Amino acid sequence: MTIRSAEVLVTSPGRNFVTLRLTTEEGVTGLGDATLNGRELAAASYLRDHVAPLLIGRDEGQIEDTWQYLYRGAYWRRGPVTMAAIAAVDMALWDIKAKTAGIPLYQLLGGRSRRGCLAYGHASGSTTDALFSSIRNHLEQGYGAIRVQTGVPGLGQVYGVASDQQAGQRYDYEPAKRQALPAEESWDTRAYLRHVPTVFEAVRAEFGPELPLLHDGHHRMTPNEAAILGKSLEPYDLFWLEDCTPGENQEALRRVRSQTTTPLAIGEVFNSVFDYQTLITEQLIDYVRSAVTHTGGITALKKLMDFAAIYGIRSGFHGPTDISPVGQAAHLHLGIALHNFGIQEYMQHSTDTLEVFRTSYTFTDGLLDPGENPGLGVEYDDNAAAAFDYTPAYLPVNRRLDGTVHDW
Ligand code: EZ4
Ligand code: CO
Repeated sequence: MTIRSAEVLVTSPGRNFVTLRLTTEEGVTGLGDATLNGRELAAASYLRDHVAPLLIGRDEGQIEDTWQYLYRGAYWRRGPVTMAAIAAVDMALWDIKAKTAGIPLYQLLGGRSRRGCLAYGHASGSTTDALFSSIRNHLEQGYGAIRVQTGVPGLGQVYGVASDQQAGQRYDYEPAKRQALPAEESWDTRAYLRHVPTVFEAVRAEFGPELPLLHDGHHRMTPNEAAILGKSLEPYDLFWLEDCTPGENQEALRRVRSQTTTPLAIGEVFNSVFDYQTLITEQLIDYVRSAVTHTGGITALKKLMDFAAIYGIRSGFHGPTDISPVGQAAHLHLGIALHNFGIQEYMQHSTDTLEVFRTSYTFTDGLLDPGENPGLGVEYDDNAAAAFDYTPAYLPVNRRLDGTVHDW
């Protein structure tokens, strides 16, 4: 009962993905996602050059021990590259364990706690008209919760705003551009703070009070600016305001929390439970935004969510298209089992991506379901993957109007 091979698979069906495939002596395979948008090859090298040699001959059943071996054994702890690599190993081992048992992974995580995982989609528009049609488009697809991102007058391309959608089209926003240098965007926090509440006012007037609405501040505000935004959005009853401040400074959320009742979500760039220690114990947030891919895998995220549960904090795992279908499947197995599931981000992957990653999760009436296939329920198609060569891509850089680099 040991691991025979560890392959690092890099493919680029429109965007880059790094996948680990472990195979046991018996021929059972497990998949793990290690995609780090814009820095993919660092995670691939970490896995291929430093982790894969340690896995050959190990007992594939010892998931906790392997996690500790890679985390404590590296000596250099945490960080996105290390934790994405550990995450991929961890996911692949859970996949193998559940496949060996012949059951969907969620059964090993405690079984079903709910009928399905409420998903939220991304609507956006450079204008109010475009935004409304994007929201309608999502409602027609069955989404029961919607993230709203908007253009800001006077600024060009801003975070989260896709080119305007046609009816029936998927929201297709990929900020990591395939070019030699990162794209540059411009930013003005005061213009943003003035504009966003007017957009939510218009959306509530058009779509009524019930629809859960979310918004991503994408790390751009100071604590006081975030408090101003949180307060000005209170009349529009947000499901959450995400990443209102850069997350490195956990104490920043004290100021925001003390000033507004708008629910707060943070953590997509975090990679450890320690990034949340103050936020959770002081109840400064409502939702954990970590991705299984960037937080050390299912083992670590389950522990983090059990810790959060003590403080009434729920999950809202990061699910953009740069999390591969393998990582997203892991979110759904964990989400269906956790008592303190909150909501799941769901941007649909492109058809090319879904040719490479054959998924069995479903989206029906606004609910995601991991499905009943053994393991994670995702198959990797090597032939399809071979058609898509790795292409370097960079996330944008953001500058204030005077040229100062700002958080993107
Ligand atoms: O910008 O995943 O909430 N979602 C997000 C994402 C991130 C991208 C970065 O690769 O903030 O759109
Ligand atoms: Co975000």
